[in-house]
Amino acid sequence: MTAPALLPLSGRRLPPLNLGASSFPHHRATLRLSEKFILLLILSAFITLCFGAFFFLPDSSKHKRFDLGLEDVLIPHVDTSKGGKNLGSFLIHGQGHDEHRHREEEERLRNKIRADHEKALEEAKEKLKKSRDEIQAEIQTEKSKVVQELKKKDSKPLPPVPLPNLIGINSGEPADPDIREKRNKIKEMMKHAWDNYRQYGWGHNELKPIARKGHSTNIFGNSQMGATIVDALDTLYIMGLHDEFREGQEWIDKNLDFSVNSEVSVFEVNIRFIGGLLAAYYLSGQEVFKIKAVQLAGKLLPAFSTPTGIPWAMVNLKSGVGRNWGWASAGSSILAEFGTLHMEFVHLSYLTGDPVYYNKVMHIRKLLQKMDRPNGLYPNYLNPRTGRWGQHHTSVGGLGDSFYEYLLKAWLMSDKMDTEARKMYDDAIEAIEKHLIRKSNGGLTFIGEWKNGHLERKMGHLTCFAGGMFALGADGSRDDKAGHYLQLGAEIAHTCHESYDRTTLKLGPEAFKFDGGVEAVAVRQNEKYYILRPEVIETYWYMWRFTHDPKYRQWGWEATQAIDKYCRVSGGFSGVKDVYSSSPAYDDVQQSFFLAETLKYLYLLFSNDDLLPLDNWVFNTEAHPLPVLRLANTTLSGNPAYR
Ligand code: DMJ
Repeated sequence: MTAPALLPLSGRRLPPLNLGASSFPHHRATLRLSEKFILLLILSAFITLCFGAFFFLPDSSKHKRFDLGLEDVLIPHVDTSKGGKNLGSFLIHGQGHDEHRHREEEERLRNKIRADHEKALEEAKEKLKKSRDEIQAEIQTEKSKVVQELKKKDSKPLPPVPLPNLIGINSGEPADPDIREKRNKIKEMMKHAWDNYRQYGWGHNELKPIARKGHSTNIFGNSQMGATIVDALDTLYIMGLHDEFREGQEWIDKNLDFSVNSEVSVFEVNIRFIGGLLAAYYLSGQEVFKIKAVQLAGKLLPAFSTPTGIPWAMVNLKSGVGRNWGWASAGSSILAEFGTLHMEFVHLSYLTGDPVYYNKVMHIRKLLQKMDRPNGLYPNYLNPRTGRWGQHHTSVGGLGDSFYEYLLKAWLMSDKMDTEARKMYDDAIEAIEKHLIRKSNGGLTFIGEWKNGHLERKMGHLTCFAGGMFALGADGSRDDKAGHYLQLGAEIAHTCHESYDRTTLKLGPEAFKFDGGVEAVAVRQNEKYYILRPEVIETYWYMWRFTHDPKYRQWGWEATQAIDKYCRVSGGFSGVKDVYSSSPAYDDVQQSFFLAETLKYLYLLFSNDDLLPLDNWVFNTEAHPLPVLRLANTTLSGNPAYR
């Protein structure tokens, strides 16, 4: 096959297109690209010519203007009041000159057109002489220019807002050498997890520490958005791993792009990415994190376009099309998902001055307030089209958990001004205590699951976070039941510790029963795994902060040692499939929440309380600390988000 010879408009044949032997089209896509490019060039040359002709060929209107101009020049001092004769003679004199100048001008224009014509053809010829690689490089350069322009447009600075009081972001060093040593061990584990992700999974969402390659799950769609980087940033920061933090920041700055054709979980992206970016912004003050968080939030907004304003569980970041999980009852959205947006969205409105985020989450709250609740309980499923509950299934574990957490934290984050949230929390907890919380025969307090009027005596690892929540909500509780809730927190912590202690590995199973003589032990094989989850350690940490009972540090240290012994592999940390087996199989996943939460809570447990004090910081459900917004002392009351 030969390259096409080109016959340009001038009638001269251009030399054959020089693609070089190796760059000759071996497959159709390459050929099409080159051909299209050539055709494009010819077309552009032709258009240039036409434009030239159109603009430079003299037309009658131009003549007129030109004549008038000449008149002005030639008869500068004519006073029309002097009469037509004089004027006429001047005009007659001017006309001969005028025609001459006119011809000169036309000649000049023709020459110019010819020159432009030649120039355009020369340029086209030059382009066509280039190799395919050169042409592709030029296309690439043009593309990058466009991307840079778009980036510049997207990175417009946001309006400045006063930063809340950022206390305790660089402290916490314990005086006790034993505690310091333990804290250093946890930092070393973080470095092991990060370094291996850095080496084998960089840019992927998570790491497969045994296969030593990237990993992802359906919550991130088919995206490669570096979930581990974003989730880990604030942990790196508080541990003083600043080089690693900078590496992460650089990756985010250069690579984190949300215009991907990928269907992601709105909830997961919110708690891990937006929460992670906002925390990194507040801790480090680096604008890039705030800008990325706002860009990403914009991509989640289409998920709220449902008949009720209850968002879809998933949204395609590119098209904005949303839908729900196929497994959810009757096309429902999930309580723990649409109910776990409040903290991040309030911060987004605070930082941008744009009330859109705040309005979305307040709309959800208002809608929930209006609905009937069976036995005062919130079912886990709500249909976003009809606004009706799906199955009457209530849980403080999976599908329900962080909805309750965010009611309490909305109140705390508002400097306790958001009393509506506090009331909803108190009401919900009262119903939960009445219907879901029981004591086992062996005296262990557990939180069961409510399924269509029946209490399932099973508790999930996820549910163990509630111990910390009860303790956190003790202060400010209704009827001054602070002591009661602190005690409830302690009982849940104890039960969850038992679920760890009754295994071979001293790591907790995914779910455990309180039935037929079984207490805090998993029964089903598919509930015996431990996937590096944080909830039990999270509760130890809150209990430690509120009581300083040394048993919480002791329990935390037991968990640290078990994780290091049974989950550590040379390529990072992995979950295990059976905590009752002395030689368990690995699941080969290093979850991003291991770096965001598990290791952070452990580190905080062995730090002084002045590191991220709870009077100033509220942790989102992925352990990303966000500052309390003291409405009275900031411009928030004047901020559109709060109008
Ligand atoms: C985390 O992503 C969050 O804590 C979420 O709220 C529920 N569970 C995982 C970790 O187990």
